[in-house]
Amino acid sequence: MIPRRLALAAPALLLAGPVRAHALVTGSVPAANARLAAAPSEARVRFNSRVDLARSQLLLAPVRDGAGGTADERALDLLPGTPDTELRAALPPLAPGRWRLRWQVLALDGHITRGDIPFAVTGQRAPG
Ligand SMILES: [Cu+2]
Repeated sequence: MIPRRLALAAPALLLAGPVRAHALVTGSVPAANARLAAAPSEARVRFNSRVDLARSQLLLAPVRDGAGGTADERALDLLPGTPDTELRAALPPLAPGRWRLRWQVLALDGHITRGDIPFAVTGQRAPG
């Protein structure tokens, strides 16, 4: 006879299967390389897998020619209550120019992935 505890554990093991992958970006707002007339007020990065929000981060930095440093980079406060497949944060007012979101997440398989999402605020509204 199977002990009750084992019988209850089995469904959880089956559910663990699909989430055992590193987290890859499936979409973001702003989108990578977007050129935006108006500064976005929020950033969202969606992943193909659940991530550990407590060990994941979203950073913002202005992009300047010839400056590859991270001195101006700031960590954004992740908004609570988001699905754990998504990083979401309010953005400070962004001046026209080039910006970079940098994300780093810990997926449930224990692997850390990271990447950049560059975008630009043109400050010019589309004609019409
Ligand atoms: Cu992995």
